[in-house]
Amino acid sequence: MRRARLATVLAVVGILLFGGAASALRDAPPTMAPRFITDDEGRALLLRGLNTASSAKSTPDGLPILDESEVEREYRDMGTNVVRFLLQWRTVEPEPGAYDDTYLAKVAERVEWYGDRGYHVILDMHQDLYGGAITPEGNVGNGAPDWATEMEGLPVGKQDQWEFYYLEPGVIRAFDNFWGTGDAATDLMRRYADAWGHVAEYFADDDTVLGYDLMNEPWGGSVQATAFENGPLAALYETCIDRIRRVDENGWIFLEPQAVGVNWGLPSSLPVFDDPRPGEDRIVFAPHLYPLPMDLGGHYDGDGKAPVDTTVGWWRDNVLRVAQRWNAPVFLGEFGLDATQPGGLDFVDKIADIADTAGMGWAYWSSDPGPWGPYGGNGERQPLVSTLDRAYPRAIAGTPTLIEYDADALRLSVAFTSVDGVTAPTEIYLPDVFGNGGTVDCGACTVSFDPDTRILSVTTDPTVGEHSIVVTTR
Ligand code: IDC
Repeated sequence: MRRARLATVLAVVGILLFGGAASALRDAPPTMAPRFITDDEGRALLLRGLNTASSAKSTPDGLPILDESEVEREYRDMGTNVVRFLLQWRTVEPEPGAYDDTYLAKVAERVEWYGDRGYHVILDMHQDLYGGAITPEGNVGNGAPDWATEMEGLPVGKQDQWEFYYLEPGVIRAFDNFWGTGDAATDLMRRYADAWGHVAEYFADDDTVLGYDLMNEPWGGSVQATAFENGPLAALYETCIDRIRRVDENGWIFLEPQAVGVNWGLPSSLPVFDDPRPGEDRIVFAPHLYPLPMDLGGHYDGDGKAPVDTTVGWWRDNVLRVAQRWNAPVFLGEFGLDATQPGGLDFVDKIADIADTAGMGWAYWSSDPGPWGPYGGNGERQPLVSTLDRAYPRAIAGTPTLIEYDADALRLSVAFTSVDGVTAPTEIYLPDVFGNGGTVDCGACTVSFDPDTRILSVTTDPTVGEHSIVVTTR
């Protein structure tokens, strides 16, 4: 009897302790980003665009191969509103402490091409495999200047797949010497932060520049995962944020987690960062997404779909958890694939759907011509163009509570709650199939459609709390 009671008590305590813990672990993750990037009117921005361009990694002047007509074509074909524009540290600071403003002026000229068409520009200090100096031919890595590359004579062996260079001793040592975790005393992190300070000062008054993506796909060298994210990476970010805020209080600062693992759906342990600007923080969590099954050669097709969906689900949940911990917006800085492979377009659709409902911005990798891009090597339009050409609310007059686009039914649903002082219209981009503005159901509202930009403007009453807008083709 006593034994039985003891067993019951233990069972109850067990359920409370462990069952409770287990259900806490299973707690539903957030379903939407807790905050949005906002524009000058206070509207929530939904950012949709491309990375431009991988070509910047290898051109001598560090500029992407791009002319203004291609920016025009991108808007006409896909109605995008953001570009993640690749910069190279090697061209920002070709010699220690000497910045190349001629290069930045050329970047500014390209920023203007985008600005003239209503785009926002995110400047991305790109690197893969540290820098060009990791191999004598210089055609493998990109980013850091040669003077900032200290491999101490360690080897970098030839690899078939570019990612494997990250494991070569010389590359690991170059990173360790950057992070200050190697033996050599360097002040490269400070140099890097100062270079950002210079770039931010240059663009501080340029309204088209939305913000700064501090480092593409950070790699810790010999220090990995939590130790890296909470150690040297957090230290770099703090220094850069401080340096940027001395010259630009308004730019949004995009922070990427360690790429390895997090790109596949594992959680990031980046800490919360202080933003010393007056007013609300402007820090954005900006991870990438490259599901492991696809990195290993799988396709988003047939039996290949389920494992990808599983890891994409983890990715979404883990990313939203960081966003909630930070109370920050989310920008998916890269996802992409050879879209001509089986299921390629379905994958793009899938990620775009997830980003819509989770209120995340994104930039597809990349605009470079070829099988991954919207246009082929001869500039020919590929089916990816139509997949990327989706209806979306690019600016929302309040706090979004629902964003859902059904690409088959051609139906866009948006709901939001009013925010004090936000009176500008909600702006919705509509692809050609919607004709002249589609059919709009938004209760007491006024609508107008600009056939040139294909923007539907919906003015709602800011004294009303909740709003719903549904646009269909019929
Ligand atoms: C790839 C380019 C490829 C280049 C390689 C190394 O498509 O031509 O050889 O970089 O520079 C990333 C990186 C991004 C990669 C992209 C696709 O941020 O620079 O571009 N990717 O591999 N992370 C995961 C995938």
